[in-house]
Amino acid sequence: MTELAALIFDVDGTLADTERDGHRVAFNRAFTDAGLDWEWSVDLYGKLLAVTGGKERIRHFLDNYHREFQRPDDLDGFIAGLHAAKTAHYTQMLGEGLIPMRSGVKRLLEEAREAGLRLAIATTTTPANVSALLQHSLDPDAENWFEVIAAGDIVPAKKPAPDIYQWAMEQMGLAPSACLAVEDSHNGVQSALQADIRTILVTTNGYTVDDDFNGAKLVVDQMGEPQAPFQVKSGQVNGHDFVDLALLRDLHGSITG
Ligand code: XBP
Ligand code: MG
Repeated sequence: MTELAALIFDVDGTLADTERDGHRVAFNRAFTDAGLDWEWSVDLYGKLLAVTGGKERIRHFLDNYHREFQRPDDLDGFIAGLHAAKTAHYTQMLGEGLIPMRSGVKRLLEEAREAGLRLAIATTTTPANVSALLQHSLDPDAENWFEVIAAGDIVPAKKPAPDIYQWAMEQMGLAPSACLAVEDSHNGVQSALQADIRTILVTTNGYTVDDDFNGAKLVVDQMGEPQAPFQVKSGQVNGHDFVDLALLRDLHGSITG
């Protein structure tokens, strides 16, 4: 049996509920700044989340929901400019402490650190967003809690492609069998599965609750806390009612043992 050596975390929707009241709002502010009358509603944004990555998402919007838009000659530059403005708005919102960590995340990270587990991040979001979220919503030193932060354009193919997980594991010199991935979405689970990670925990959120999580080992609505248990959507929890290291080791052992 391969021992569990590392936890690899997705960011958006997993560490924090960033999409509806964070990223979406920042995109809309960037559109307004640019004099565009685009408004991504809560419902529309749910559909746009099918595509990961902010620049990719703007292009997907133009291709599928706003075909009549008169595109500038330099569409790539135009999208990059909008996205840079969106990042500025988003990191400012994080700096104001507007987006907390999800239930149980800080407790689990602290427990994992104390136990000497290695920690990494594998996300499609921009590196500056990860830094700001960790610093302002977790701990001023939290970036140093993670041995590897794999984020954004560091690999060209974003989730559901496996590249970001493969990159993170390569940096750590670890095989997929020694890793456990924590995700919130179908695209994230696909990315981890295609990278050969077999122990995947999913914590769902409002946008992803109806996603197909086939292949995940355990699906719960949140990590939960001792006095605030999770609800199990699928998988075995052997009497646990919140996510802690013992449960994660159970999940991992039940696959590799
Ligand atoms: C979620 C995403 C991200 C953010 C936007 O990624 O799809 O693209 O919505 O981030 P994950 P950027 O769940 O893998 O963290 O605008 O910085 O691309
Ligand atoms: Mg996610």
